[in-house]
Amino acid sequence: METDIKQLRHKKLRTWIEESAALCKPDKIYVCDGSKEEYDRLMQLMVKNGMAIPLKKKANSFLFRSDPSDVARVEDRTYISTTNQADAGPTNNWVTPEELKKTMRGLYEGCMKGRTMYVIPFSMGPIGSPIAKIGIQLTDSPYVVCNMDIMTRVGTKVLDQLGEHGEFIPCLHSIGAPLAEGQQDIPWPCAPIEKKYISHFPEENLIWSYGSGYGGNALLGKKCLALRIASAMAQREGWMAEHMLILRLINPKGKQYHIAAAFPSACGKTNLAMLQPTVPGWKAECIGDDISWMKVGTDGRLYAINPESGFFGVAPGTSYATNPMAMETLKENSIFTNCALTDDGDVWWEGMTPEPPIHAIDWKWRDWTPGSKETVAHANARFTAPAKQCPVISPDWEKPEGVPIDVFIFGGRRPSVVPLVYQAYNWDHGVFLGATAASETTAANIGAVGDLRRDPFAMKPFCGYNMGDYFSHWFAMGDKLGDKAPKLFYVNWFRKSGDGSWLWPGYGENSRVLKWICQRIEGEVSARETPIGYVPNEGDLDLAGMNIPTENVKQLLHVDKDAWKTEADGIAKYFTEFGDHFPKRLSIQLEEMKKRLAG
Ligand code: SAT
Ligand code: MN
Repeated sequence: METDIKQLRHKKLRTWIEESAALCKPDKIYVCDGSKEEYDRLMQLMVKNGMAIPLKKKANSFLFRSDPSDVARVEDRTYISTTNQADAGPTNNWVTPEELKKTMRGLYEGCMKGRTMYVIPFSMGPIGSPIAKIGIQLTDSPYVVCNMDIMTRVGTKVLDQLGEHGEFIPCLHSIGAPLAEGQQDIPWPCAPIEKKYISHFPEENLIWSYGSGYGGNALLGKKCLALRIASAMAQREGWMAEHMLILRLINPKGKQYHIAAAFPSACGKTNLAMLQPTVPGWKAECIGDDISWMKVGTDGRLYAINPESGFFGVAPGTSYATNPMAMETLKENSIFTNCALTDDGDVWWEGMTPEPPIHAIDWKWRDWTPGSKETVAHANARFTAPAKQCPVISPDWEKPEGVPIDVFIFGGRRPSVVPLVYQAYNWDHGVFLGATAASETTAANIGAVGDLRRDPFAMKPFCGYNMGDYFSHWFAMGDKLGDKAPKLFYVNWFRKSGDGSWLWPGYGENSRVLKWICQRIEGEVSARETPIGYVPNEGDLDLAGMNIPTENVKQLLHVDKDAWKTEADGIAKYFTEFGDHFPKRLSIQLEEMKKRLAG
């Protein structure tokens, strides 16, 4: 039975839906119940209107192709709108709420004409978990509804949990493509780039997104709510919302270690989250691949949940060789966006199999054959797959209280300078490592690929408040956690040799680095003190059975003082961007590193 919005018990919710509908003027309002029947019906509708292509080779799975202008997050069009610009800080685009709302109201006016407004009640985190939050997204995209169904917990049960007075985060979304009377729809309607706005109003926990139907721009539970709005809430309320995967490692004695690791978009978080250890006797379980919400438990330790229920993973490069568990996860009940369509009705992307298909239809709907100038899948092509289908999903992945975190890891793509792994001397030093993290840019954002940029805690595009205050929040959390705080490490899987080849094979072999990390926690393995932190001695990493030249290992663990002096200069320059919100404790860390480098 369809829910009439008049039947909604939550008065504030009802009023907000009515006001949004009065502005956007949809033909119809539909409250999602989250059922399989509803998902199937919407998919069929999209198949019928040519937006979705059912895949013969994957049960209940569909391929979508976006407009070529709508293929990734748009950081340039993303705003943190606070009364004072200082509260958004130097890393965010800022406009006053008044002005931004005025502009966006103009765009929202009548923007859903000819379309249905879907009301999606969703929970980030297991419903009822003390760490979970409820959001309600209004959208005119059935594609978004189906993706949200996989990525979050959607439906009537969320409304039940909300009750009459519960707290929810309103998320208004429109693709910005109204249909005139009788106008034919197109497969991927959206607004031109200059009309796209991904806006956050952290002072009132509000999200307004306009003009894009793709990924983080449109699936508002993910980056908008679970990172930008949640990070601001977490700072106010004393918890953490981080751009981190969550992984459980189990040593041969059965001891569990929980690792939360921050890497920028498209740097292998999903691969690491689904790691198949190559070190004998070690096992891994996946808890989450992108976002971690963490609160201090009654025992004083930090407990993490994965607020999502699906994976929105980068398709290119994903294969049975690089991430077999992801390949198993996406075998059915999945959505593919901007991948290629093979002649036998399957998807394909660069790197999926050693041999490309002899013919395919590319992500722009054109014939494609191997050797063609352009890639067959877009570099930011994605799969959306249910987390519960992952063969290595942890039996505890939905534990309402979360799992206790032992280790934080930071990292990024650094072809040079940064060694394979090193450990921070203490919490403050670890915060310095997170704050100075840098990485080469990837296709996950619209913009240049391959430039080095500082991406502190992998949160540059996702921090919903002043980054200087965010650094201070990390120090405050360390003070609160005291000796129960996780230990901090930095890794770099992406170091290259002089001839441009990778020095480290990565993927499952990364378990060797994780083993060293766990052994460090237990005090079971040594390391040498260097100006940048504790680095393994050559014999400290378990490389048994691995065919890696000694010369590579040497280079991977080398700390080049001159290169690090240049790095320190870059960091000093970078730190000046933060002005008076910058915590002194970080400057102290830089000074100490410089002293160690001079010594
Ligand atoms: O498009 S998303 O923001 O969801 C993916 C990413 O950039 O990590
Ligand atoms: Mn991400």
